[in-house]
Amino acid sequence: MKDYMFNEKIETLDRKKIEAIQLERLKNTVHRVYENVAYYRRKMKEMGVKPEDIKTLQDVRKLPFMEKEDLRKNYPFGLLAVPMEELVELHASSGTTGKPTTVVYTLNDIDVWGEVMARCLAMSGLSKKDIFQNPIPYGLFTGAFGFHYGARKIGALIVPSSGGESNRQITLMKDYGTTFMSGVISYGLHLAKVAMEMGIDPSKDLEVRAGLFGAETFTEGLRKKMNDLWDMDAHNVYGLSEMCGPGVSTDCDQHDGLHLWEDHFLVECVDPKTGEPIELEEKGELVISTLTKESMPILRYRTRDLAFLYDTKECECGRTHIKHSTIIGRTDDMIIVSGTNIFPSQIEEALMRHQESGVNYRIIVEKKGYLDTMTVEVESLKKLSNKEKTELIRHYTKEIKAITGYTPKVRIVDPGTIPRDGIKAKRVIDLRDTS
Ligand code: DLL
Repeated sequence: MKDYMFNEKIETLDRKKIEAIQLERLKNTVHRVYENVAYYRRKMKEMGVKPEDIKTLQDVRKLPFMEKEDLRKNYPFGLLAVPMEELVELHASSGTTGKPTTVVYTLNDIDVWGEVMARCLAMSGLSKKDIFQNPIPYGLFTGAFGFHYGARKIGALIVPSSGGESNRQITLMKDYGTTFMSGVISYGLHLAKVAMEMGIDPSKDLEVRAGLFGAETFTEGLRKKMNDLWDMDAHNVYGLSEMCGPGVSTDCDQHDGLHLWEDHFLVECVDPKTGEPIELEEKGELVISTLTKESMPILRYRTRDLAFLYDTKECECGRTHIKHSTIIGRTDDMIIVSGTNIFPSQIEEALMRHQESGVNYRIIVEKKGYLDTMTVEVESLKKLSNKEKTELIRHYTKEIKAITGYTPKVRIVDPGTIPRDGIKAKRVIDLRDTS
């Protein structure tokens, strides 16, 4: 399916015009948050910066960074720039502790989200003629809704099949003649395996010929596997709840970098240690600001995602919006298990709620087939009977699920069995090969 533009005028806008729009929107956002959000006013005062000091795009560097921790401290509605009654939707994603990162939307925010996602989906070939299956859980996670709003703007026929029940997903694809799918790429690969087990070859017996995937590591190796198994053209979509959810950027048919929608987001790339700007083409941490978000504008958000920005602004596809590389890694210890963000600190919090657990634990992430599995191995304080272990496993599984939204496997081991790696315990053992 061919890449085409959903909003050609904006997608090919002259660089000078893009920058003019960005500056106007940045100034507007800074004024709005200074007037309406106590958090920003306080932070800006601490740094001695006033809204009038933002005169050029580079002046964004005068503004304070924002971290996930700031969202947690202001949980859930402390960062609103509009009255509560203007809000029409709420989503949430894992935070570093028990509290989820909560984001909200006005009607206009939902409209912008639909617009940026429609651009990403059109770039991946989705058109009004398509039957679009969306096998992502519909719920607090932003994933399913972002795709849904984008596909609706395009006018494709949406099959909101939601997450899980893989056999049913394949049956629906066959019955409805699905031509385009979404999701996390590991689940797409898993679905191909399930189809094979059902005696259906996705590359021949199904009509899915393109897909857009994100929320987790996306490598060229995975893309190739996906393309081969489904005979499709898989694209990569990046996004994070704090910006809108999926829809910040996507790769065009060149598959060489992801175009980031600069009329809605301002991206910087900084040295993760110093926070200082780094050169184009050099790997650093993406820092992103929203330029049009009404409900909860986010300025200079430290994404913790490592990537580089491309030097070339113009692409063969004709789009003028800046490109960034695929996400190479993270600067923090967040792990993504089948699209769910998990922080070791959350696991620790769940474990420490119970006095039976010792201080030593580790998280083992592996691939079973194409799917991720996470096992939490915990040392008990003293040797336990099998019955006691079973009881503890049940308890931890429930606690971890409650905090992270993910159901792990839990294993209780005897005291002193988990190896220590020098002074610092190695908490995460990631055995996945994503090449
Ligand atoms: O994962 C939004 C999303 C849903 C994007 C569906 C794409 C598709 P969060 O739960 O807030 O939002 O997690 C955001 O996920 O900071 C990255 O670390 C990671 N991530 C998202 N997209 C990609 C990608 C959604 N394409 C965090 N490649 C981000 C690698 C990704 N990592």
